[in-house]
Amino acid sequence: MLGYPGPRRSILVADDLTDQRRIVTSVLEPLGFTMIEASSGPQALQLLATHSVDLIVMDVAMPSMDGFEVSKLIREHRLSEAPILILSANAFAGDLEKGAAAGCDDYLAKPLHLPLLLDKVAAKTDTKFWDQVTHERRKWDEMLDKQSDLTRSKDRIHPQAVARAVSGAARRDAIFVFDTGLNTLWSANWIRQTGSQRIIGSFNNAAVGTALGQANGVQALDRSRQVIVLTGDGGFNMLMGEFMTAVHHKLPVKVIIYNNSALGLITLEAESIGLVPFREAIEFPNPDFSALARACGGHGFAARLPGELKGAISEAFAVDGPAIVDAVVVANEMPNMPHVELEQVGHFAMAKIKEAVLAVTGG
Ligand SMILES: Cc1ncc(C[n+]2csc(CCOP(=O)(O)OP(=O)(O)O)c2C)c(N)n1
Ligand SMILES: [Mg+2]
Repeated sequence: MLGYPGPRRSILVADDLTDQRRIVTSVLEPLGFTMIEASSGPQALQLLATHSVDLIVMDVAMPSMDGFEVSKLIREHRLSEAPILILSANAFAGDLEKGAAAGCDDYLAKPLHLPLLLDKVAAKTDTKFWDQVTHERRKWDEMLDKQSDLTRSKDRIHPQAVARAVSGAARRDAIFVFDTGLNTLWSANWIRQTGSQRIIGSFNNAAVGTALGQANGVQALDRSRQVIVLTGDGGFNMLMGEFMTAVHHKLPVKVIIYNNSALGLITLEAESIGLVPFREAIEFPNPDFSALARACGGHGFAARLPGELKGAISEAFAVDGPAIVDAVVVANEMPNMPHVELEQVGHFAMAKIKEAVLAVTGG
């Protein structure tokens, strides 16, 4: 390694031995790195609170706090996400695992072999992959923001906006319970989960109608925690009696229904194998879910226009006790597919052609 392209990078070296720090600094500084030195664990923590660095080189044996403890605190308090390269004079077996458990990324034994140090530093400060992933992620997020923009349509609510609005209004430690269907995709892509929130659902079995029952169970275990169900109308209808359980046992679950008057995913499933969806079975009329909620002894709110969505959600979250938000959403919204095979595109096209022919022939 003779240097590196791009903006200057900073490296923090934490070691109680001045000579050891100097060796690392004297090798890396001439290569263009900005070196920051800490002579103890606490000093390293202090410096990271005010300096952003790209790599941390951390000695293990230091008097007041060892390198593993310092690393653990760095990760726990999110002081830095920079890779941590552990340096240890006692290369005990198990140190690698101990380092990984403390949030460290790599390990180098002392006495320092400088070419090895340079290899590690070069690998850990090469941000090409990170930059590319960050760029892709930004593009993905921009697409999601556009799709969930409440002003996208004047008089219709897109399901992505429902998930985003719930995400924005949920408590920082809320538990989301997802049902199965297209609604799983809206909830999963557009909810921005914090580290202290939880998402549960029937993800392996993919059983429709299970979310409210699960949510009741979760809420019964912890009545103080906000429990939010996100379900399709088909799934809610299958086991709507669970709402009576919530009322009966005073479980303050909040139920958000994506009301598209259809088993939405089934339409896509049929089209993805070239079949015309059997709409008589897939589409259905719904009860007025907010009136149903009140008839059961709970609270009900409805959102049919974009301007009504956030208000309905925040009112439902604010009331004491179980509540339903009936969010009437655009029925023919396409989810984002991570990979679409050419064959699948052909099947969709075939199904659409068949549907068009049937519409004309009335068959
Ligand atoms: C118990 C059960 N029945 C049927 C299915 C098949 N299935 C998967 S998704 C789905 C549609 C669910 O409709 P809805 O709850 O309205 O959600 P949407 O797709 O419209 O968002 C069905 C019937 C299933 N997975 N589990
Ligand atoms: Mg539905």
